[in-house]
Amino acid sequence: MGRLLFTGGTVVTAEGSYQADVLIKDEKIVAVGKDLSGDGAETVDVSGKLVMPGFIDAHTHMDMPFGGTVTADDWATGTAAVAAGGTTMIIDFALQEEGGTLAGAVETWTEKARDKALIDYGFHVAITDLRDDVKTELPSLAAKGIASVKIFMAYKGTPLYSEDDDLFEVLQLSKDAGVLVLVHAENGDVIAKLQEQALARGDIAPRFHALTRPPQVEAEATGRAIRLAEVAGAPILIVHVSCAPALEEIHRAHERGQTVYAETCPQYFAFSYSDLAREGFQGAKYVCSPPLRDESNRPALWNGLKVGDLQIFGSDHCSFNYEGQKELGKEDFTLIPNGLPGVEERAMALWTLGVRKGRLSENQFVAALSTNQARIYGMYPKKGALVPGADADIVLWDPELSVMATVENRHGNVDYTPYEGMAFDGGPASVYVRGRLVYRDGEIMGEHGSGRFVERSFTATRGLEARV
Ligand code: DUC
Ligand code: ZN
Ligand code: ZN
Repeated sequence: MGRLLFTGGTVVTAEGSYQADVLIKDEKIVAVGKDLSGDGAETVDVSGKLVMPGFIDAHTHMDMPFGGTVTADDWATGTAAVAAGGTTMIIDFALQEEGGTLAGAVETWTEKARDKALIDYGFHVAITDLRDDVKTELPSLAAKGIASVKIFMAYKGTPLYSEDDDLFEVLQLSKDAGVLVLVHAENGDVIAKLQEQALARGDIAPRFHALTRPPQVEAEATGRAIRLAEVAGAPILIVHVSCAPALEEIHRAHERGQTVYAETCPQYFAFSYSDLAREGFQGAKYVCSPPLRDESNRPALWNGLKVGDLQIFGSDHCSFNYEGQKELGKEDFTLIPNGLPGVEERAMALWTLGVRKGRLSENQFVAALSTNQARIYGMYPKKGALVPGADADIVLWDPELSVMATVENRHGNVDYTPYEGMAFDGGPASVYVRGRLVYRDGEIMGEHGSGRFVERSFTATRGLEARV
């Protein structure tokens, strides 16, 4: 692959921004500094660009069966959208099948990714069937480089749903095994009851998706999961925090000194309940869980990102076509498959709505999209850092780029984009994975199948988990 020297750019890391050249040899960064001599390296003039560590999205659902159908993006189209968004590594959810093992989930997902992934990847295993043999198996995940599992407190009546005793035992087992537990925190029992009552009243439209999953239902489950982790003495990560009351639970845990990591997602900043209430059945395009909230939640979420109660920003990319998939719920909102595409828009949305509006610094942007993800999920500094020895995963970010999102210029395989007509100011110009160009100026350059599995190992990183 040889040597590449990026000159004239501004290096932007989680710690700070400075003028420096970056030298790559084969797959690694070998030097970062002023006036580097490339020794015959190919020179790339990146004046005017911000040189950032490749973004990491630890929350994607590619080729996943869910809600009676399968997500629209597989690992080929999904990772094309990933690369076009400036992201060089994802961690996807491998679902344990009913009656299946955790190793089986990993094997199935390894096959899905093989020959298709354009970027590097890891897996979390979503535990859906905690039998005794699965309890015995759980600790073996760490040795496979799978340092995280997920439990769903929502989706009662489906195989995903877990009761508290299973969540608690997974926390205990994972703590001893060096595995981090991720939780989808919404009270599944209360949602099921509210849904049943709504349907009995004839309330079938998409907006009832949100009205049957109010913020308190998320806050209650968030607080409960955090307290169970406290009893187990285990760290925990709350995914897709959508509202102020749930964030308050996290904040309180941090004030107690508990190790609680937390993620939020672009859809909670770009959209709101009013999108779910769009005319006709259009609101189905905005059905995800937790649901879109009232805009009054946003100042708290921005503050959470700023002060570190929320450390990471993931997409929860879970794409379904409007035609034939979202339409499954035309007569009953509970049958609309839950999820939005967003892996391509994640960084541009955070830049446009956060950095350009003065709510976050460019360094906080890199922390939430890359460095904190690598630290928390156990692949730092191989990933998430621009330092000698790190993988040469690099985004050349153009702060002046203007992009208008429309379904025609998206790189995934979905028949709509919730971001239709939205203008982004700033975006990725070029994206490199281990020194290979995978995306440039709107075009995918990489090779499907060139992405590699990344082994991770988890150790709770004190100081990152909480605002101090
Ligand atoms: N929420 C979604 O919107 N989709 C996939 C799973 C989830 O928890
Ligand atoms: Zn979830
Ligand atoms: Zn998800």
